[in-house]
Formats: sequence, structure tokens, C-alpha cells
Amino acid sequence: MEHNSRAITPQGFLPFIRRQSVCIAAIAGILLGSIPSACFISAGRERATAANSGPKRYELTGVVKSMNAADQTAVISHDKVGNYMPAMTMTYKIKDDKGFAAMHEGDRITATLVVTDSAEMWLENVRATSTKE
Ligand SMILES: [Cu+2]
Repeated sequence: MEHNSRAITPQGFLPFIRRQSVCIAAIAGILLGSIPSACFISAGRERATAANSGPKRYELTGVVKSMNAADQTAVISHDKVGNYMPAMTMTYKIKDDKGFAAMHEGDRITATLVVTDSAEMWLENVRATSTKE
């Protein structure tokens, strides 16, 4: 009788309950995005990556179709951009004063395409690789 009651004493369940509480706290922490959890390291890592993702940069090549000095934009017929964009003709803001000044319609160029988290994009490091293609 005494050994039976000892088996179901509340003290016997305390470590178990405490462990469960830690896990619940860890899950709550993940849901709130605050407490890093050793139980779910991979989930925490994904969250950290998403939070730290800044502007992405891609190598872009293409031909200058037209230019607009007023807003420093250019229409570029560009080749496929990595896995990000198929080949197309579109207008880009050129955040490169010297590069824009050196560009001419018909030039084949290389540039760095910058894309922010909110999908704002522009070109930097514009260089002509051949002129009047
Ligand atoms: Cu494009």
C-alpha cells in the first residue's frame, strides 16, 4: 500500500511537469519571435534569416534602349537575371551618377540589380561592355 501511494505521489510528477512547462515556454517564445529555443534550433535559424534578409543583388546584362535624364532612368532590354527574372525590356532607376553619365542608347552594359524586401529595384555599378550594338 505504501509503495503504491509513493508511485503516484505528486512529487513524482513534478520533474515531468517542469519539463513540459519548459517546452511550452519555448513554443510560446517561438510564436512570439522572442526567445531563442534550443529545442527548435532550425526554426529559430529560419526566423533569423528572414529577419536579416536585406537587399538582394544580381548581375544584370543587357542593352540600353532609351534613357531619361530627368529621373535618371533607362529602358534596358536585359538578359535572364539568375533565377530572379526572365529576359525582358523594362525601365530601371540608375543609382550610379557616373555610370548613367557614361551610358548611351545602344550600349551593351553590365550592372548590379539591387532588389529590396519590398521589391523596390534599381541598378548600380553600370559599365558599358560595348557601344552601339
Ligand atoms: Cu526585368
